[in-house]
Amino acid sequence: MKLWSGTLSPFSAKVRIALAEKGLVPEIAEIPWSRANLWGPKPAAFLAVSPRGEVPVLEMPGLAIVDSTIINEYLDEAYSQVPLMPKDPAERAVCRMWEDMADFFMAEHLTTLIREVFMKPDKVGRDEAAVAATLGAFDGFLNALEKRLSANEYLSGDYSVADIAAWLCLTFAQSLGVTIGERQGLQAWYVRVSERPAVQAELASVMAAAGAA
Ligand SMILES: N[C@@H](CCC(=O)N[C@@H](CS)C(=O)NCC(=O)O)C(=O)O
Repeated sequence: MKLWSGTLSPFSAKVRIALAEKGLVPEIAEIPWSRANLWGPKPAAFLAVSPRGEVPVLEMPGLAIVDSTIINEYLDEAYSQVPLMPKDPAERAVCRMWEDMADFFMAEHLTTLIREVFMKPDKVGRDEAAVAATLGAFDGFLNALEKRLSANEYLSGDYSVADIAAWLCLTFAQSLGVTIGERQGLQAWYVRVSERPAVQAELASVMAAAGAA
C-alpha cells in the first residue's frame, strides 16, 4: 500500500491519521511543497493515478483511490477491526455531514488563510478584508461545533473520521489566527482528540514541516 501525500496537506493528514489509528503503515511517496515553489515537482507516476494532480492518493496493486473522504471510507470498510465510522445508517450520515463541513472549511476558508496569512507573513499585500470575512466564517463553524460538542463527546458516536477532519481543520486554522476562545465543549474535545497517539504523531510531523516550509 502506497500513500501519495504532502506533509502539509490537511487532506493527506486525514488519511495518515486514519491509517495510523488502524495500525497500517503504508509506503509514503511525498509530493514536496514549499512557500516558494508551492506543489511540485509532481512525478509522472503520481499524475498517472491522480487525475487532478492532488494528494492524497492511496495506491495498491490494481487500485488507486483519490480523495481523502473516499480513501478513509475504503479503509474503514477494508480494515474494520478499528472502526472510524458509526454502523447505524443515520449516524453514518451525521458523521459524513460533519466531515463534509470540516472539508468545506479546509478547502474554502483555510485556503484563504494560507494564501493571505501563511504566504504573506510580513503582511505585505495581505487582503485584510478577506481574512476578516474568513475569521467570521470560522466563528460560525466553531459555534456549530461547540453546540454539538457541549452535548456529545465526539461529533458522531465514538471518535470517527469526522473528528479527524474537524480536528485537522481547527489545528491548521489555529496556526493562522482562528481561536477556539471560551467554547468549553470544543476545548475539551480538542484536548481529547489531541491526546490520541496517532494524532500526536501527525501533529509533530506537521509542526516540523511547517517550520521548514
Ligand atoms: N477533495 C480532495 C482535496 C485534495 C486537495 O485539495 N489536495 C491539495 C493539497 S491539500 C493538493 O493536492 N493540491 C495540489 C495542487 O493544488 O497542485 C480530498 O479530500 O482529498
